[in-house]
Formats: sequence, structure tokens, C-alpha cells
Amino acid sequence: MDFSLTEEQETMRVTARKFVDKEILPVILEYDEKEEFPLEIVNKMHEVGLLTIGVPEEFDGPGADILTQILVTEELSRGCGGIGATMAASCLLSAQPVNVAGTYEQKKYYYDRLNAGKLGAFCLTEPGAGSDTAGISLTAKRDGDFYVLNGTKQFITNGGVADIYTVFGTTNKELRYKGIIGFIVDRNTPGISVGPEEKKMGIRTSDTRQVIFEDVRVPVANRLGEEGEGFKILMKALDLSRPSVAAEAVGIAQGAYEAAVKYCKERVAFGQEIGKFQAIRFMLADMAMEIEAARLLTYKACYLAQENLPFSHVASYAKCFAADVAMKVTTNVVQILGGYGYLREYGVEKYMRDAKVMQIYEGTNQIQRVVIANNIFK
Ligand code: COS
Repeated sequence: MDFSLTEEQETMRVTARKFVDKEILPVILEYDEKEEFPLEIVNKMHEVGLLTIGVPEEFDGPGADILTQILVTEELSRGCGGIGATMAASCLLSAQPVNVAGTYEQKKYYYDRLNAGKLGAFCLTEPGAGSDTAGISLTAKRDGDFYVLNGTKQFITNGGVADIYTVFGTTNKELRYKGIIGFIVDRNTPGISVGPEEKKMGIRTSDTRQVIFEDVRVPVANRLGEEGEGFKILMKALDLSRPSVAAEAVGIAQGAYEAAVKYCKERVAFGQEIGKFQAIRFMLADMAMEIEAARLLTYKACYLAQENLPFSHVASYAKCFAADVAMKVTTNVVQILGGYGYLREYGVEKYMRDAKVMQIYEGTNQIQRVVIANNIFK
């Protein structure tokens, strides 16, 4: 077993880390405060290649492996969970149904847009269906060479800033999962509108909205797979993207932990640096240990996926475990900084707010346990 990174993986990790230190950390609290999407930063991320690392070589990308994409997601999330989410939603979630089931033409259609600096969004969740994916209501009715889409998608990351969507609906809700159908949809198709930006607890620098489809005509050529295959396509896509949420969580925990270590070397109480008190040292030791465990699970899920080995349950271990670690670590980092931790100006409460959604989106941690338990008994 080899835990070392390849030269390419290490180069991309360092590139992302330096980008975070130079372009994200110095300014991100202002964006968070204003709940503003950091378009300038996202454009720079594209310029240095951080938004297209996963684009395969045959579509003019670098074709980096899954672990490299995960390393970049982790580093970006160390700087800002919202920026990690923006990148992952586009490159690692919205792109997955296309990777899983897209034809050559569909992949080209999608990747050409990523190469041009555009973002993607994955439109699955609805106001009335989150965990119960087979219960979605957006209708897809065949009309000649088109499908006509009607319905509303909820909590869509990049909803208002994406140029391309992967969208899931149903041809017949009574069929449950057998009626699910997926498409690639251009944002500019007539009939698509977006709701106002949601006011969120955390990842406030990411764009989250409703996406509304009213008589949206999508060519049959944009259908992913066959009618009725949508559920399995999207389940496979979620399996592939869950390690990226784990990586976001690891990055958030790491960022908070680094801030705590720095503070512990500077802050003096009872005549010595607080990092010399055993109570604090034990908290930091637990953080270091748990972050590393979450990281290793995340990398293992990537390894299995990359090798085409069964990995669905390990992706769920990683997502669930890392999200819980991020919540625990960030809460304890606020505790270590005490009153200063509670002030927005110090930035660590942002990590805690950003961490919470890791336990909720892309399958709640309860859903991850359903996936894990299903695997035990299958
Ligand atoms: N890969 C491939 N096929 C899968 C699969 C996977 N990971 N998971 C399930 N399937 C298949 C099953 O094998 C079954 O097919 P067969 O009947 O041919 O055997 C079919 O899909 C239905 O599976 P199941 O009965 O388990 O479906 P459920 O409706 O019970 O749903 C859960 C299962 C709850 C796990 C699923 O709905 C889920 O993951 N929900 C959370 C969705 C989510 O993450 N939402 C967040 C939105 S993205 S931000």
C-alpha cells in the first residue's frame, strides 16, 4: 500500500493551497459577510486550471484522476467551504451523470462549456423531495424530438451562476425509480428561471437557488441514457461525488484546526501560551487524529472508485464520517478561541457554519447510514 502522492497530484495540491493562501483567505470574510458569490475568485480559479482538472484529455482537459480532483476540493475548502462547494458542484457533481452515461457528443457539449470557464449545476432535489429521490415530481413529457420539462428544483448549488445543468425528472411518478429520466440542459433554454439567492447559515459564498422549469423543450439528444435509467445514473453519480463532500469537510476541518494551532501559540493565559495546557493539547490531538482518519477514508473511496472496485459504501463512510468530524472540530475550534471564536471577525465561526451543511447535503448523514446498512445486508 502506497500512501504517497504522485508528482502530478502533489503539484495540483500545492497549486490549490497557494491559490487559497493568496487569493481566498485574505478576502473571503468580506464575501461571506455580504453573502456574495466571489465571481472574481472563481474566474481566477478557471485561469489557473482549478475548474477543469477533471476534464478528460480527449475533451482538451488535463484528465486528472479522481484523487487529484479531491485534493483540490479539500484545499479550496480549507480556504472557504462555499468555494469548495462551487467547484465540486460543477466539476464533481453536475459532471458525474455525464461521465456515467453521456455519449461522446454529450460529453463534448458539457466539457466544452467547462473549458470555456462556465459552471455546471446538478438539479435533483425538489421542494417536496430530498432524501426520497424516487419521489421527484418534475415532469418530462415526450413531444416528437423533444421532452417538455415542468417543475421546480430546490437548493441548487450554482443554480443562478451555472450555464449548464444536469436535470432529473420523471416520465411517470407512479413508476417511482423506474420513471426517472435525466438530461443535460442549457441554462439559456426558454422557460428556465431561477429564484432569489437563498439566505443560508453557511457556505454563503456559494450560490443556492430554486431553478424553475416551465414548458422547457429539451432535445431528445440531450437525454442521458434511456428512459427509466435516470435513477441508477444519478445514484452512481452521487456515489462518485460523495467523496468530494467528504473532501470539503476535511478541508473545512483542516482550515479551522490550523487557525486553532496558530492561536494556541499566540494567546497567553495564566502566564503561558494556551497551547501548553494539557486540556487544549488533548483537544488539538483529537482534532489531528480525527481529521487524518477522515482524510484517509476519503482517499480510500477515491482509490476504489479509480480502480473500478465497489466503493459506494466507502463513499458513504467517508462523507458521513468526515462531515461529523468537520462539525466536531470546528465547534471545538470556536471553543478554543473562546469569545474571539464567537466573533465573525476572527473567521473560525465561519468554518463551523460552513461545516453544518456537510451533514445535510448530497444525502444527509442518516441517508449515508441507509446506504451503508443496505450494503451490509445485500
Ligand atoms: N448504484 C447503482 N444502482 C443503485 C444504487 C447505486 N448506488 N443504489 C440503488 N440502486 C438501484 C437498486 O439496486 C435498485 O435497482 P433494482 O431494483 O434493479 O435492484 C434501484 O436502484 C432502487 O434502489 P432502492 O430500492 O435502494 O431505492 P430507494 O428509493 O429506496 O432509495 C436511497 C435509496 C434512499 C439510498 C436513495 O434514494 C438516496 O440515495 N437518497 C438520497 C439522495 C441524495 O443524496 N439527495 C441529495 C441530492 S443531491 S445535493
